[in-house]
Amino acid sequence: MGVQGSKIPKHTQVLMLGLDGSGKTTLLYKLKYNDSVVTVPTVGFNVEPLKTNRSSPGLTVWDIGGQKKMRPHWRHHYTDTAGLMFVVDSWDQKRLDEARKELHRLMRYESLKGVPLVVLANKQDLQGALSPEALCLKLDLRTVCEGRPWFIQPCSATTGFGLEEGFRRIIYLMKTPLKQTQEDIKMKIRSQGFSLTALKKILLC
Ligand SMILES: Nc1nc2c(ncn2[C@@H]2O[C@H](COP(=O)(O)OP(=O)(O)OP(=O)(O)O)[C@@H](O)[C@H]2O)c(=O)[nH]1
Ligand SMILES: [Mg+2]
Repeated sequence: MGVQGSKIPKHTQVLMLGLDGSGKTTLLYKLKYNDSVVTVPTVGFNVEPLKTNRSSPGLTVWDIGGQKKMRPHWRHHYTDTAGLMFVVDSWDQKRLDEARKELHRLMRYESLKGVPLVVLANKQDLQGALSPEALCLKLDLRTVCEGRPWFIQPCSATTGFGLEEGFRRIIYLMKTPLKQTQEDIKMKIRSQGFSLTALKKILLC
């Protein structure tokens, strides 16, 4: 399902998922209160309304616990989800394969077909964090996201870097039909000149 390309309701549900410890709860409260909270692993979920500007819908963000025992519950939240945020710990390379498997499983869900996705490449403040380009390859995003609007946003829930951009991006993707986002990419390619580096940059943003 999804609301892509159609009129979107006043309050739109965005689901934030990812492995335990990836930083979902830290990120949500940093964004909402500009505060660094001390978190405990989420058992169940946190839900927060987020204000956006007038021309955009308000968002209701659901942050669901990412521990293994919590993951079977994710699917109970898929209906009515208009946008997905998948949070990845860009520093913890040992768990990337686990993150990739969970993301791919999510992408196969019928009720999430076509729903826009923003991958938040979190913990960019840590030395050795993987770049969004490297994560894009490791998570095999281009293949698994075929037919859905998607974007990978570098961010840090600790410093706040990239958080607003990530949420602005999910709003943009929810409001804009897939065909239009592809047209935007073509426009960018034309305006930046057609070089391999430019193309790589554009396709990743
Ligand atoms: N350095 C750094 N640490 C972060 C960042 N985001 C979160 N953390 C830390 O990562 C740990 C886990 O963060 P949480 O927000 O609880 O992770 P979560 O994804 O909500 O985990 P679950 O609730 O178990 O699914 C905490 O110690 C946070 O302080 C970040 O951007 N940079
Ligand atoms: Mg949490």
